[in-house]
Amino acid sequence: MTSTATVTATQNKFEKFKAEKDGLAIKAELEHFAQIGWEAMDEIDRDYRLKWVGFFYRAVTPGKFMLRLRIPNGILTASQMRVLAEIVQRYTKASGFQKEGNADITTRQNIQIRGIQIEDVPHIFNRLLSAGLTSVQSGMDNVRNITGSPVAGIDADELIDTVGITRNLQDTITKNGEGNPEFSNLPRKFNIAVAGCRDNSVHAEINDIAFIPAYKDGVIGFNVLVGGFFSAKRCDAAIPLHAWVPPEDVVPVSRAILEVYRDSGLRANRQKSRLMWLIDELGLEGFRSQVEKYLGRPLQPEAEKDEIEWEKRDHIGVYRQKQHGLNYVGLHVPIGRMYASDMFELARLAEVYGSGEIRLTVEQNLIIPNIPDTRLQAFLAEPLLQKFPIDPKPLQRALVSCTGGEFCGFALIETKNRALGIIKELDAELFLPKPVRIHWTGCPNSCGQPQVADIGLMGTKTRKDGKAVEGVDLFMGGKVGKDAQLGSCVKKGIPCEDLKPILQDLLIEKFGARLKTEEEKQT
Ligand code: SRM
Ligand code: SF4
Repeated sequence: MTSTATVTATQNKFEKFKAEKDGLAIKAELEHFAQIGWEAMDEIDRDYRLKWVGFFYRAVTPGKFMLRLRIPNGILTASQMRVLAEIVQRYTKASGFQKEGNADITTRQNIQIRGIQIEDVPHIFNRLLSAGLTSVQSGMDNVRNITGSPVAGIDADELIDTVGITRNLQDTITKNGEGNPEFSNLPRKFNIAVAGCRDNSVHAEINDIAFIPAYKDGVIGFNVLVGGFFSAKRCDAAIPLHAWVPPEDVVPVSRAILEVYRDSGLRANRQKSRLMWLIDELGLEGFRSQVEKYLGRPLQPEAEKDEIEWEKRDHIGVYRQKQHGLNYVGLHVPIGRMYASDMFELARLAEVYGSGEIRLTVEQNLIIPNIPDTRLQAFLAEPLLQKFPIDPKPLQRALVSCTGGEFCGFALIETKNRALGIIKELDAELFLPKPVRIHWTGCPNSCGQPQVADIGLMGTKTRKDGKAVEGVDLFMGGKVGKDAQLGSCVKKGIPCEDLKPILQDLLIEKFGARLKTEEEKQT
């Protein structure tokens, strides 16, 4: 089956408009939209179908679109970063205020750019392709950015380099960035992660397909997990498919799973359309045999789980690479936000000190690899490292936040700036023995992954003194890394204005924090 589906009486609005016109068909209409302007566009084209080419209409900033890239394994070159910086710069100048001209690193090791105008969409789309980038199929019922180990190929302790695998996956799913009608009409969004290290730095377990490195008879490959997802209605960690695949089978097995999902996935109710609902329906064995049918051969049984203990790393700081004499340096980007000047500077630093490569992490930070020992000190003295430090304060270091009310129409609260404000105050007041991972998300869609955090904060509306105010539900118990487990909600409806003292108590009681002395506060 390709994306031309038939309409049935049970179909929801999304299935109906997808059947009427495939999202990818919009590619041929970009020039037309640029000419007629955003106000004259058909609403379904503007608000939904444009997401098939990566442009998201933002009703919060009328007339402006967000551009979501695809950056497999979170790796891009300095010249690609410069292309993105030029796009951001155009809107910084045009709007005259920084709010719109910015880019965010996302929780899927990716970049989103704000403030795009419809007149520029055809040019930007083609410019990306000529720079070896693409934004195709990055939204709606498509496979999202493929995540992989951020230190793939440079980490001495990795089990397998994920770079080639994630690129091949993306090229297969998007037909080399042009758009692939085979996979442009899934029942719902779909996430794939490929872990290459033992510390699971991609939160593999919250993906619809996760590849976890494992040895079988001395050969490195992957055990496959399936069905992990978060939604407002239900959250589940991925479960074992009880299959092991050699590296060369990652693409065919992903393809087979996607085809089963595309052809048999539940489409009537969008709240029940993610892969796990289909696995429930077919039973794990039934689902597995469907995958084997599409693959055309039996899957191999899973390999024994690797029992070696491993601490989750955040990659911030200076680390030696497996290549003698080279280092990677992880920079902390507060709430993932970058402006054009930062991006130009990052491109320059990557070229002058490294090999011209820049990497992104799911914690919304970035890494510059391949810096020789001889250049390290000069690199560390660069002014950008004041803004994007290698040794941030412990709470800022592990802070993650979704977009929230500044740009997202689903948001129940403002997240990024509020999160940063509170965390800076807590860092100033508390001494912490180690970072505590605090994740903010503006609504139950959970883009900021509060369920994987030590402390998760999910936006909600609540009441204080009889008035409706912005609040959060508090999540605890999320574990990341090898023995990952999802956290759960422990307290509901805390007004945001009352949150700081609650967090302070929690950090003291559960995470070994103590109040700083007056002298410590000065340092
Ligand atoms: Fe998300 C929808 C932002 C990662 C679950 N997500 C949205 C939209 C597109 C809604 C919209 O149109 O406004 C948000 C765009 C806001 C904006 O202007 O930035 C949005 N999601 C994000 C990002 C940017 C959060 C961030 O600040 O980093 C992340 C982009 C990732 C990327 O590069 O592709 C992002 N979203 C996630 C994740 C985390 C992950 O993938 O690890 C999740 C939970 C995991 C999952 O999907 O299973 C997530 N987003 C959702 C959902 C709930 C899905 C569901 O099955 O119900 C929605 C709503 C929907 O799809 O209907 C959603
Ligand atoms: Fe928007 Fe909600 Fe996702 Fe935050 S969690 S980006 S508010 S959809």
